[in-house]
Amino acid sequence: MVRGLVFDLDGVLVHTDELHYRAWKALAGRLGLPFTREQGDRCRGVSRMGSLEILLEGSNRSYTEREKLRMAEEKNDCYRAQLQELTPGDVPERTVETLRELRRRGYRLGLASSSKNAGVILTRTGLDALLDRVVDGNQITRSKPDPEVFLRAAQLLELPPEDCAGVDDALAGVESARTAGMTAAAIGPAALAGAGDWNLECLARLLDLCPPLEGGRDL
Ligand code: B16
Repeated sequence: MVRGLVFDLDGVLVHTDELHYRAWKALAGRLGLPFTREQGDRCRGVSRMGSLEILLEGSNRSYTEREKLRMAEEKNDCYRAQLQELTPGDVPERTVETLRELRRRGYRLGLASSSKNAGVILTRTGLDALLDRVVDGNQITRSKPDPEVFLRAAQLLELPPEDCAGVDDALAGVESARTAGMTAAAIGPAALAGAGDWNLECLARLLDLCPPLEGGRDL
């Protein structure tokens, strides 16, 4: 029985996926390379350096590790500048209502993000107050699709992974949740691809799938 929900961040709770896309696109533009929406979608849930490799697919020259690190830093500076503009208004009201209602129903809520910038996003949007436990890119050694990030979140929530659903918009993330032993709940592009055990049209759909647990909790 599902008693915990573990959410991906970018593209699930807040649309920072679009900010990642714009920052990669800006870097690609400076390098004279194409960067398509399809490439942007493939970067979902993938680490920063893994995403850079997707961008460099369009290049016919090779780069040193030092050059690649510098490029990733340039993208991150651009991305972080955009994050400074985030406010609680960037989280859809329906998302906040859904998280509050799931808590009221007694579910433990966690975050499983590959991003090393998750902390600033959670603070600026106020999402940190709605989550019981957070695991982000600073606490893991292996990026999605490895299950490490979801396993660590279940551990912090003090629940067996089998009692959790992992909600992700990326194919890599859905695979990560499933390999961890969770119910894999896909949303966005991953749901359109039918990749999940649950394929959600929107986050609020969780309210139909997660009935109140005995005990609930007062907020
Ligand atoms: P950063 P998530 C992932 O976050 C993003 O989907 C992915 O596009 C990004 O490359 C990765 O975080 C690393 O992010 O550069 O901020 O450390 O979807 O797992 O919440």
